[in-house]
Amino acid sequence: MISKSFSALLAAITLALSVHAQAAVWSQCGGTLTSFNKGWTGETTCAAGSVCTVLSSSYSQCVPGTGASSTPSATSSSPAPSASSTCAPNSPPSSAGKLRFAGVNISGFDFGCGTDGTCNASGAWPPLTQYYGLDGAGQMKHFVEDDGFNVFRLPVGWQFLTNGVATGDIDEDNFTEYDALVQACLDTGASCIVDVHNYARFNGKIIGQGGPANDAFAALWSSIAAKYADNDKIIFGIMNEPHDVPDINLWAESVQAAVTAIRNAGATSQLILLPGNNWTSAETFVSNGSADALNKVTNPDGSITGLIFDVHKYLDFDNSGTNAECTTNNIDNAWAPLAQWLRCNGRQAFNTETGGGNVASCEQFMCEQVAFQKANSDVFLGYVGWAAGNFYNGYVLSEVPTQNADGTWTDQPLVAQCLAPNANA
Ligand SMILES: *[C@@H]1O[C@H](CO)[C@@H](O)[C@H](O)[C@H]1NC(C)=O
Ligand SMILES: *[C@@H]1O[C@H](CO)[C@@H](O)[C@H](O)[C@H]1NC(C)=O
Ligand SMILES: *[C@@H]1O[C@H](CO)[C@@H](O)[C@H](O)[C@H]1NC(C)=O
Ligand SMILES: *[C@@H]1O[C@H](CO)[C@@H](O)[C@H](O)[C@H]1NC(C)=O
Ligand SMILES: CC(=O)N[C@H]1CO[C@H](CO)[C@@H](O)[C@@H]1O
Repeated sequence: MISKSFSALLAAITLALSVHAQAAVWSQCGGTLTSFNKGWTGETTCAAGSVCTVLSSSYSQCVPGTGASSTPSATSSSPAPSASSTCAPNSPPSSAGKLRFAGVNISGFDFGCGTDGTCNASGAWPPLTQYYGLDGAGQMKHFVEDDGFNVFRLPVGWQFLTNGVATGDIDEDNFTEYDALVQACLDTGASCIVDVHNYARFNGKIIGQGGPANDAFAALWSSIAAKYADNDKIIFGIMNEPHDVPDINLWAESVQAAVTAIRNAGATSQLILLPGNNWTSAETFVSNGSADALNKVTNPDGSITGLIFDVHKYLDFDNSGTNAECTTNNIDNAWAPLAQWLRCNGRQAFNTETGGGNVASCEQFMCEQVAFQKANSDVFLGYVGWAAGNFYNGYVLSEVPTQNADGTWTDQPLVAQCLAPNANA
């Protein structure tokens, strides 16, 4: 990536120092000659109230505070914050800096699922070679061993699991195929998110609001949870991207029904991801009312242990995840205000879908987003990139690695530059 000559870099540094420019809060700032930020030639100092903080060997960012000890630690993730009654501007504790999870979506079983909650029977395509798909198992092994990822999200349609009926009656033949992907994920040692990819719907109708009753949805989750109750690497993703749900409080009741069912099926300790409205937008999670509604969901014992908010955010201009170019790092509009709310309310969120094209704008903005999430690891568990699995070569957000003749793998540029935990190691 670095094409400039050393003398050009030196000239740039000299220039930057001589004009004393200051970078805004949350933007990238300069490194030193010995660990130079990916050829960074911009500001080397930060605006008042923030400090240029080394977030990796090749990336620094202006983080609010005095910077006393905000360098990332290489140890385990920080404990959840405790709730406070006021919501004054806040900043991450010094223990923040390392995300608990980084991963990739392994798509295929969700193919054929539309945003109206229909899932065409013929659409599902297992991303496994034994079922004539791509080598999702090999991809995951590579992502763990070569890149340092430790979580995969495995989308599947409700219809696939039950062979078309809106109940909790699992079709064992279909489940065997899906479980093969889950087991391939578990075999890597990673955590595995079981993601029901139905947009809060079944065949066009909203769960608990005209569609399947909450009891039916709870029965589905009871069946799934029973299969994985004794495996603490399983994470239950209750629902992919609810949208246009008319009553967010009724939706919270549907989510509560699923949580209760999962816990009562014996999966008492695993993480459960709670999805809000508006495509689980991180940006409108608080303003659209999802935060307050889902904040009331509890475990059967009244605790909130393991209940994590599920949020998505893409980096293109319309947050759709369909454009190659990225236009934002989402920090000012989404991640900073969300971190504030989470810290104030003693909660945590997991960004289970994010992505961009394999282009320079995304490499810049995605690296900034990941760095911000790392710096706020007390409230953000991590991120999962969209997507690898069965996507075709050339898919705009492809994170599908290519396998070389010698068996090694080559990552897509965005994975190699920003998403892989080892990217900056
Ligand atoms: C399902 O299949 C029908 C017929 O092939 C098609 O018109 C429709 O677009 C498909 N829906 C999805 C979500 O793929
Ligand atoms: C269940 O699996 C069978 C066998 O692969 C498949 O034909 C069927 O389409 C699946 N059902 C759904 C609803 O996807
Ligand atoms: C949904 O979220 C997007 C940004 O993620 C925002 O632009 C839009 O206004 C939101 N819609 C609603 C209804 O909140
Ligand atoms: C949230 O978004 C929905 C549309 O998805 C909208 O109808 C509703 O008014 C919004 N609620 C709030 C509190 O903004
Ligand atoms: C942003 C993005 O790629 N979204 C995809 C989510 O997954 C469905 C299939 O499950 C695709 O149709 C979407 O394009």
